[in-house]
Amino acid sequence: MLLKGVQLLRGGLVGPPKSYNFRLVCRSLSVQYGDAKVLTPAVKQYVEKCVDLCQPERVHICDGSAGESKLLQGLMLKQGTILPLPKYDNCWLARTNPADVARVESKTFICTERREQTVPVTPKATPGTLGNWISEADLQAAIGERFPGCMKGRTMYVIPFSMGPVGSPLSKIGIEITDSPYVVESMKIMTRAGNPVLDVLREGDGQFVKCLHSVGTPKSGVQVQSSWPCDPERTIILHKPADNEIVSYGSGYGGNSLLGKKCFALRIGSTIAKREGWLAEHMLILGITNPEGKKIYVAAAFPSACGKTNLAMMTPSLPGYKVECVGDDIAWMKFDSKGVLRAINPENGFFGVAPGTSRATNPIAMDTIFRNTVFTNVASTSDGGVYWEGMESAQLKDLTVTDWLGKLWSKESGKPAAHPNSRFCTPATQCPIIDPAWEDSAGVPISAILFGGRRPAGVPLVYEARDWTHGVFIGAAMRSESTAAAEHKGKVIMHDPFAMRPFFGYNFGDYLSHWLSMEKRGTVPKVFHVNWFRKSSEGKFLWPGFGDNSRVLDWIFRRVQGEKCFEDSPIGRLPSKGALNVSGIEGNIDLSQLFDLPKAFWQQEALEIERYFEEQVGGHLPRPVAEQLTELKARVANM
Ligand code: SAT
Ligand code: MN
Repeated sequence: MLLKGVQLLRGGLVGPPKSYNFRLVCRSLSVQYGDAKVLTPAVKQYVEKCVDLCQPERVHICDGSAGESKLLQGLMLKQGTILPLPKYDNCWLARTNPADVARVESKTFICTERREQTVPVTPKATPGTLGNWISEADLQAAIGERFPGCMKGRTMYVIPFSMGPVGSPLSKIGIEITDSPYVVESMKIMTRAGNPVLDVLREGDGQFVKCLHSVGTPKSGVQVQSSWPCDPERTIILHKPADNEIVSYGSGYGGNSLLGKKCFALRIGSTIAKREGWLAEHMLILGITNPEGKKIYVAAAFPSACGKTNLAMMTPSLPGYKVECVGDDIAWMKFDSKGVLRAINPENGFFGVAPGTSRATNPIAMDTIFRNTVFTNVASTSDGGVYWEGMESAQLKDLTVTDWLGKLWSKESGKPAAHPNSRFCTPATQCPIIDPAWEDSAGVPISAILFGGRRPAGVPLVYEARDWTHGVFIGAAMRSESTAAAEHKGKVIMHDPFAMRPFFGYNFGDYLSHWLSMEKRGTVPKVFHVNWFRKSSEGKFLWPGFGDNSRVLDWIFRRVQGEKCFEDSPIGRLPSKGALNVSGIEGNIDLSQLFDLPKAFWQQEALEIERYFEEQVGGHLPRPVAEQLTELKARVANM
């Protein structure tokens, strides 16, 4: 019986040490909070294995209760990890170690038997930019160098969580093990966490994704900043899709440590989705109701920090329109038995970029985030509030501001008060325009998919794909200016196919084939490309964005309804003359610049896409996508 348990675990990342003895571990496991009896045998085995490896002082099994949150907040206050924000109700500020402020894409790996199961293998892609592969042996070595004893003296928290509504057939369960109370509190906001998840696990098939996280201890054993323990030099984020397993070490920040988000819902999620015939995507989901009362749902993929949260919570400037929010970051989409593509938001909260969020840009977010919220790396004000770049500064009068590093701040310093990747972590239920169907276990029907990014030049405000295959090509060819969400420096235009470049769980070529195959599974939505960020020759934004993006959604809505309000162009369908409703818009909109298609730009763009496909995807590029590129090149040549 015991031996069988050991063998079952052998395939996993955290292999049992040779002298492993379940009974001994079971008895010595000192559960400080919660009841080990609520764990299923498989969860218990996983916990015991992690205890054996990480050697924590004690174990806390999270129940998800408010009382537990109070306890952890008290602990974090004592440790100096969070500060209270008395201006608001149950809000907290965390300041991280300045070396731990964003996702670290270069230290994120997927482990498969063969390299080409993870990344396209091409003669020219060294190194490739579509993810990092690690062998089983290197992964075991990486774990062996970091994890043994890494939780000594710390508490190990066990977080049962559901991605998606608890019990929905579209949802999946995870168990995150972490030594960070900040991660526990954030996971309790971002996912459905606690006892009800274990009930589902007990009654269902018992499957869960294993997520092990430690903030780590530097080799020297000395923490630079004990309020934010981390080990930036040895940070590593590992995924093993074959075992539905994630291991993350050294960082407490966002996607590196809240393992339900990018690691599970996207990287592992995309591999599960491939196996099961659905899509796990880096997309917001919104519902839009037109003045006639008709409603559609739209999913949109933009890279991190390109305005997904703002679009998902938009206040339309077009009269009679209403936008409601289902999710701001991740969509799981699956065809139902009638062939309708249905989406759920697997998350339970918003981990949104703070800078730039204001009453002018996103009043709905401002009405969401000042209760029950954990802010990270924003600035604080002497009246117990928060501040960041872009927030209305009138309220700063007579106040002093402390920057994200904890230093007194003034505008004159020329330095940002909040870190550019500072975030709010807030419950989705608090959003005043949360969609009534956002927790519908059947998901919401998706009528359109939008791709987009920050493109200062050449790319029009909106265009539509001719068909599904063309839409897949547009997703594959996406590029965007880099942002502060990851470690990239400077504003370079990067390829970011499907806004998934940092989040693919398997070979991008196979991902494209999977997308192409969706057409055979049901009624595929229309596909569009949008760009709110085009600039004039003087460097000014040509489009006001935010609420005025409802004008673009209006055109998309009408296209979904079959209105013939388009004209063909070499790159796709553009709104026909007068079809984009700009009536009542503030200021002069230069539509001819907004929709201009400079021949030289598009020739260069097509060459750039060709070079990218050749170097990065090589022989893994599905033929229909290659043909789309050939057609684009031919059309652009005749522009
Ligand atoms: O840090 S996160 O990965 O959660 C944010 C993002 O990049 O979208
Ligand atoms: Mn994101």
